[in-house]
Amino acid sequence: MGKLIKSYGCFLAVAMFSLVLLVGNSRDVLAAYEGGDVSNGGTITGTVKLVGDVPDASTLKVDKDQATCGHDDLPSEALMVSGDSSLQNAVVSITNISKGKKFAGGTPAIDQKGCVFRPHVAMIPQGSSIELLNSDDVMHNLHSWSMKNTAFNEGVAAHGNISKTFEFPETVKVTCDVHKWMTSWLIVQANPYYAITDANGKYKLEGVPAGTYTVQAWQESLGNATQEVTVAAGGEAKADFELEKKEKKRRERKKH
Ligand SMILES: [Cu+2]
Repeated sequence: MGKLIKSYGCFLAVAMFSLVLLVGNSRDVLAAYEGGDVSNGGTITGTVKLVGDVPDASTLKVDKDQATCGHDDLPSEALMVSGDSSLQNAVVSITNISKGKKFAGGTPAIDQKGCVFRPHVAMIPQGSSIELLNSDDVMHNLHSWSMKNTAFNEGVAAHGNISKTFEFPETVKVTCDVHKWMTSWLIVQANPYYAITDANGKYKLEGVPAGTYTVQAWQESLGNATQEVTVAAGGEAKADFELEKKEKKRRERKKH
């Protein structure tokens, strides 16, 4: 009898666990983005700025393959900030939209050219592929620091290329292990509402169905900030972001 109760208990535990898995999976299915026509969509615009002092521009030391990569230090792209604190290459996106305009676009390719990744920040629609090119006369490497997507670490011959598909939304750092100064960021997006800020820190998200959304601004050296933004049908909502260096936050906490 005791054995029977134990088996029944086991069965119940397995059944409950399966139910949890099933509910979890159906939630994932529901969360998948649905693209279509958006009539009278609104726009979200704004600027992303750095809070605090604008640091001096930093450079990267080129100490290998100098016939191809050059002899000069390269400007670091880890924090591209203009005189009025505007941040270039910040990624602004809606994080909680399940239905809206068709999902198209993205960065078709990133290139390793002159021993620099171009562009430095690339966007990839979830489930799509990107070409990873090498336009140089030297061998490069592609090392993805991904957690959700399959990580890769492989060489790319001079003038060669590799194609990779990214199945899951994730911010993926990619480096070249041959030239340690080379870094790029692949932003795998779950929906088409994303933009990379220009040299004036400006961005624009278009064709947004009326509603209230969480909008996130992310920058590789500063992390992210979010805010709730309400867009009216055919309207233009403004959402400016300010990002702060984390080290500064820590120092401020110590003072109090
Ligand atoms: Cu390289």
